[in-house]
Amino acid sequence: MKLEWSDVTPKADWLNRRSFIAAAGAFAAAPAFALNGKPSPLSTDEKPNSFEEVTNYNNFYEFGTGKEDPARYAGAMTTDPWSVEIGGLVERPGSYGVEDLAPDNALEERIYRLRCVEAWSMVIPWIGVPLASVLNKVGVQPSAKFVAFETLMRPEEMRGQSYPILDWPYREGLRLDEAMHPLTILATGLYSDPMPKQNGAPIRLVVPWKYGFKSIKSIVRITLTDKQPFATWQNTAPSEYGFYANVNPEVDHPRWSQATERRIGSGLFGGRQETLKFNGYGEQVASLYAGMDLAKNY
Ligand SMILES: Nc1nc2c(c(=O)[nH]1)N[C@H]1C(S)=C(S)[C@@H](COP(=O)(O)O)O[C@H]1N2
Ligand SMILES: [Mo]
Repeated sequence: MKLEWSDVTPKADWLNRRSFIAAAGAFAAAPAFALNGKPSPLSTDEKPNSFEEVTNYNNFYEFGTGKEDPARYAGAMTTDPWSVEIGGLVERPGSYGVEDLAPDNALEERIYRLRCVEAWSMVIPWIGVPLASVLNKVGVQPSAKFVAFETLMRPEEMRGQSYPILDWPYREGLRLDEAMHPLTILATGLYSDPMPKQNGAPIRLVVPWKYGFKSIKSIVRITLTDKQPFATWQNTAPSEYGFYANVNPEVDHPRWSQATERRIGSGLFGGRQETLKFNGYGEQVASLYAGMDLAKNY
């Protein structure tokens, strides 16, 4: 019998996935250790996409623009050793290890919807820590208003970076209150695995009420600033992608509707589902944008 990831997840309790794998004895590529994230009331009870879907249908342009390119090519990226430079308007700037930022005993499971700006979506069981816990660790200076993030730049290992598809390195930013919001996490794993490389190993941002492109992968630098930071997609096509990029079915992309989305795995005849404002997290985050014109600040 040939086992597929989709046979064992998410139907199987993934906390038991490791022992299942051990019993099956067939997974040479199984990671050396499992991560356990404490369940969170912020998780959705929607059915997560399978591990196979989450790790084989990706956007990670550093490895190519095809959905299957990251799974094929991200293995070339060295993720150990890894450090994150945290600087700018912080009390304790420096070079931090992933374990310093997201220690095992602080890990939480966050099952979130992910809505790509291309109008497809998934449900992903991330493991990580609130970004706020990291920012509090380094100490945010009172003058800070934004947080800037940067992905690894290493064209020898990231084949897409040899092409001027984007202005590398990939960069993103959040307003400080968005960064401190309890839904915003730095993720270091998914299901019970350390973060797969195609999903942004070893540490990536997840902001579930914004289009997926805000959730920057493989972060090497975090900078607190008093000015709105450079953001890669906003810079690439400012009339199509804004700094805020909040999921909004009422504001269409100039080239396609954002009213509905295709849930990956729903099958050819699964149809489309309605896109929810703030990706369904409005109750928690709408107040961050009180008084703002969301059609202008898209
Ligand atoms: N560095 C980097 N981060 C990135 C991207 C990218 O191309 N490079 N793609 C973004 C987009 S468009 C989406 S939809 C999500 C996809 O995350 P996933 O592949 O883990 O589902 O990652 C985001 N983070
Ligand atoms: Mo995306």
